[in-house]
Amino acid sequence: MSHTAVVTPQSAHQAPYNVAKLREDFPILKREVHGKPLVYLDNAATSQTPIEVINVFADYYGRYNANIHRGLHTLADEATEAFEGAREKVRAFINAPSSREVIFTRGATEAFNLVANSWGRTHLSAGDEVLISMLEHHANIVPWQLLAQQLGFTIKVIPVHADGALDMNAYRALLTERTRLVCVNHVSNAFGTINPVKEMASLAHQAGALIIVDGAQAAPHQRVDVQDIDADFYVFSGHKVYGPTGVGVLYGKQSLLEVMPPWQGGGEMIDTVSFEHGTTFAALPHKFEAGTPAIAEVIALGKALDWTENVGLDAIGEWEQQLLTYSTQQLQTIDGLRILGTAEHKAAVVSFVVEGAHAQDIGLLIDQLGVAVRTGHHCAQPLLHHFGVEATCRASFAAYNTRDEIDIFVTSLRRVIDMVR
Ligand code: C6P
Repeated sequence: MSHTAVVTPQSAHQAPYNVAKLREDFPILKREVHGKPLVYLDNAATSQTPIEVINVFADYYGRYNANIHRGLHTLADEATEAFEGAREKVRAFINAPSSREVIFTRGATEAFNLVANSWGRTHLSAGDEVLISMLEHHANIVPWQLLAQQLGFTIKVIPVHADGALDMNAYRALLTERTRLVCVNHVSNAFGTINPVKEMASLAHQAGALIIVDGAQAAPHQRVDVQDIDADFYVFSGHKVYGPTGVGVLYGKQSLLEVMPPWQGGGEMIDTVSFEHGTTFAALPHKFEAGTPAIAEVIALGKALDWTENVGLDAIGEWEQQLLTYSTQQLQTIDGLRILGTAEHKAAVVSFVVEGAHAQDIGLLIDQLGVAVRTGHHCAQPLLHHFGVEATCRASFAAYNTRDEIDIFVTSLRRVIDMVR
């Protein structure tokens, strides 16, 4: 087989954690921005992509581009095999019992919309309650609000403590026989709080409710076991876990998915279609995958999960915790800087505001020094409003970040603050 235009990956990762070696997998990390070496600290928005994942696209389109599940020819077979192989990799990555429970979507956002429009529309009505944590990303708020407007159920908010940890006593008190669903992220994108989702799932189930866990910020940083958590639904995006944009995952328990109606109709998701007798639907997971999916993206996501497993999620998690501790210590030395989100259990996200310096200005100026951080509300406006701010600066770390980069970031931040104050 020919691998034209495919660059050989440098992917030997051995213990101890070899961050210099690992960085070689990411061509983008070699680039400069405004004449300065790129320091990429916006990983919660999207992580960078290893060369072996980038190569999937050249390989797929150069060698076996074909529509899946429908053709009998060799290319269609190869594409189908690679696509379904990626599904199996996702299954293993989150320890789902069956690959039938792994639905490919366009991203985390689409996965929430799928559950809201399929499960939500058929299981929620006036008098019911849906609990949504204050830490949620808009993607796990707005689909439920849209549905509540139509169906008349009530949304209640699980509050947070001052450190950004969820108030578990309040959560227990909010759970009643009216609660049908709990919406919570595994890790908060805005503050980095790691939520006790296993305990929350158990409490939800005791109350007779389901739980949907937003794993968009957890899947890249820690081992996820949907069976251990006992999540009813678990969601994540490919582009935050070293994969491409345009693909995400919905895991759902088979017993739930089986009885949920399709939410989009079209090819791929049917068994038979007739004007006289109507339509019958395909078995899981295809019932929820109408139309031609993002085939190359799904295969590339499988490769990204290979890369992540090869480095090791435990090793990545430990490394990122070191970066979190170091960056927190360094940032705390800056006058007038306040970190939002200081919960005991945190992933490698540091959100902060600086007295006398607007977050937006910091973001723009620090970019001139080659440092990419995110500024704004991080699609978590209710959380930021609760803490009395409209915007923060957020540095978020990935497997390839280094202490040297944190030094550059903190030095650059000091310069920028001096400029704007
Ligand atoms: N957060 C961030 O900078 P999509 O856009 O569908 O891939 O992911 C949405 C999403 C859902 N949940 C959480 C916890 C998220 O962090 C995100 C995306 C990005 O924080 C973009 S706002």
